[in-house]
Amino acid sequence: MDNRIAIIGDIHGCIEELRELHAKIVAEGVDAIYHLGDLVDRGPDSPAVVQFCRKNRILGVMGNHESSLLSLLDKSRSPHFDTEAVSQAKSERMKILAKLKSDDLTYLKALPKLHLLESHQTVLVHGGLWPGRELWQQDRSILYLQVINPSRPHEIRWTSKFGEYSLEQSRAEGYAPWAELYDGPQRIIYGHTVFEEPQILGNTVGVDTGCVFGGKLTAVLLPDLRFISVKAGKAYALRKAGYEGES
Ligand SMILES: [Mn+2]
Repeated sequence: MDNRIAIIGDIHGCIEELRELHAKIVAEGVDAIYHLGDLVDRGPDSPAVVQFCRKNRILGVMGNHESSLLSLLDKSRSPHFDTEAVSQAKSERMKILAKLKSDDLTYLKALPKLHLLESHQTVLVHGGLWPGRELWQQDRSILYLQVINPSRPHEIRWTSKFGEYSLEQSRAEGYAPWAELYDGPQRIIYGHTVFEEPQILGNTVGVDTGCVFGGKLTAVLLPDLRFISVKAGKAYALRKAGYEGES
């Protein structure tokens, strides 16, 4: 098994920052590099990020944005009424799809929803894991998981729909960030929830430091649990309260 591993947080089309971080990771002499999903959407060049990951043999897991992108290829899905924000996101995604080669699509479709690094007793997942469930019992909601209520196992609440559900209100109703509830044996490394700095809580490590929003792109190195990051060139997207503030 690979010993020294780097895992990169949400990239969201930030190709320049990815190139820079990748060079730093390579200089560390790692055996394998993984990403945590959400390669695409929001940032300057999503197709270039997918192609870079494929060509550099970066492995990874699926993010909710890859899942949404690939769902546009499923012609069997019946049309539904879209809000303006949803149809705008869709037209941006059609442009991304038009630039992807068939090898890129094969790469994206093959991304698993979680990955177990057995030699490190570590699980990679985009959103998070349901506490108290075995890995094989985790469903596709783990691509989106943020704030949960263990007594309502099929309901996920976005932290970022401020005004609709504030974190404080969610807590009062029995919800909490999944990482606060997780007490499983494996270390979980995840993205999707944006933190200013990498977030270690118990056996969980959040590494989405909001590059596309003007933060930084972070990788965690195993086994030493050391972080390296590069600053975003600028804020490529605005974090809006009330609209899909998840990453
Ligand atoms: Mn996400």
